[in-house]
Amino acid sequence: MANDASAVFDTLSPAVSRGSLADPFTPSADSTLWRKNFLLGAATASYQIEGAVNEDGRLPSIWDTFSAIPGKVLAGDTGAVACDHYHRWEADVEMLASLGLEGYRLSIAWPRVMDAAGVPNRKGLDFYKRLLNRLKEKGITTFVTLYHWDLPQHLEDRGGWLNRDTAYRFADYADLMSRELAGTVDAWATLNEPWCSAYLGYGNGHHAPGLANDRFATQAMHHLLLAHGLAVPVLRANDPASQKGIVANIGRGTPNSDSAADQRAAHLFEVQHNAWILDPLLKGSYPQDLFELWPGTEPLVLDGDMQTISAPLDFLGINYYFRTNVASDGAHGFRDVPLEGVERTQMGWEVYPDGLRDLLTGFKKTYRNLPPIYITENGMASDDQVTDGHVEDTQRISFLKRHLAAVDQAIKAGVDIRGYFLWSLMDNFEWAFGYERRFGVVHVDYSTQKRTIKRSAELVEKFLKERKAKA
Ligand code: IFM
Repeated sequence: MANDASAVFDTLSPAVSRGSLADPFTPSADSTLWRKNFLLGAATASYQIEGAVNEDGRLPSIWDTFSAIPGKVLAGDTGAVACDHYHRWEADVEMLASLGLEGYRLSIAWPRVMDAAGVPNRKGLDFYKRLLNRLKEKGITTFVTLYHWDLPQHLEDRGGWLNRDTAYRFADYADLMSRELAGTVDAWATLNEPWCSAYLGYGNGHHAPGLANDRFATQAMHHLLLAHGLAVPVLRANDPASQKGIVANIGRGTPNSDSAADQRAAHLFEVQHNAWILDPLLKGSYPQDLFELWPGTEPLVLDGDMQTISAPLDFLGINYYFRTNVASDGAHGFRDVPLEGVERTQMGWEVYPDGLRDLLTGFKKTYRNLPPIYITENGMASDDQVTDGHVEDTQRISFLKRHLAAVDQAIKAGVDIRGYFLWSLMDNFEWAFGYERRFGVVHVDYSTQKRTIKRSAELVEKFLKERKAKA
């Protein structure tokens, strides 16, 4: 039954026939999102959906290790089974295609495709070849992320991202993948959200590998960015026809008052969340304000590193979720001041679409060489329930509509935005929050692995059909 696409279609047919309900999603008639070359897709990541962690020669990753430690992940959840996508990928691709989604952003599990000596694992590679070939057969544009947080544990055992050598191992991995998969990938992203890998992984320990030291965070970030910079020319040489980029999560910080101290706090928040990554990539230097926030944490940077890191990009992936209201902490930093009475998601994150527009238009001013942008993740978690075979995810529908409107506004303000990926195609392993937080536009019943199309996905499908009909 694992690859039986009919199980998916059982859930699709009622969805399609319910198109007569009022439509709270479709963009306004003057929205630039009606342009048929604006790519609309969905995203996932290997550890969050694949499962099969011990199969076909996959090696342990830092998330296998971390999630096995009691107390690190809510309810003791792990990615051992997740959405069982490793076995159900064919039905999942059918589902993606049947929703009319034009793009799919996935990631490769590094521990699945090569061993500690760098020897390719054919079985792991074949999985991604089959998957990407099928997506191409379906006419789906493929965005492939090389690193979405599942570092091989054997590399962590040698220092992980604190060890400069990991950046060179990453370039070897990028070399293998781009030689093996050239022709099936439309766009390569080296890293997903280096802020999370560096800060949550090495700065506060909320994510694998669970270390907590600001100095570690800045050094890990430098090695992550170096890994990116070393990989880009390798990808260019092996797969010249594809686009090469990186994905950054960005955060909006707004001041709690008009005071100079709070304004400065909001600035520092955005330095820490955005400029820490974007300045090295787009300006070739770290923002000095970062080291006002974290004195004495300057990373060790070797000659030529910043040039390697700031090599031109074909695209920049942007992931956006919420804003944070901040005040001065009375010293050289900021503290969160959660606003009362604002709309929030199941994660507790504030719904603030204007933040996406404002950050994008701000980046256009700050970075003269800003590459074309794809919104590579945007979405929200809600406690979705299946009732009579349907999921009415009303808040998500409104969330998506408002964020797509913010994207439209940024485009109209002159930002070159080429596409948008929903996070996520389906509910999945939400890292330290396990399976409780549901981000999918498709519901997953983890006890049966049944997929149920949520109302939001039906409406995206309806819009895409209308757009196609108009083209
Ligand atoms: O689930 C994550 C994803 O892996 C990276 N970006 C944020 C999402 C929601 O937290």
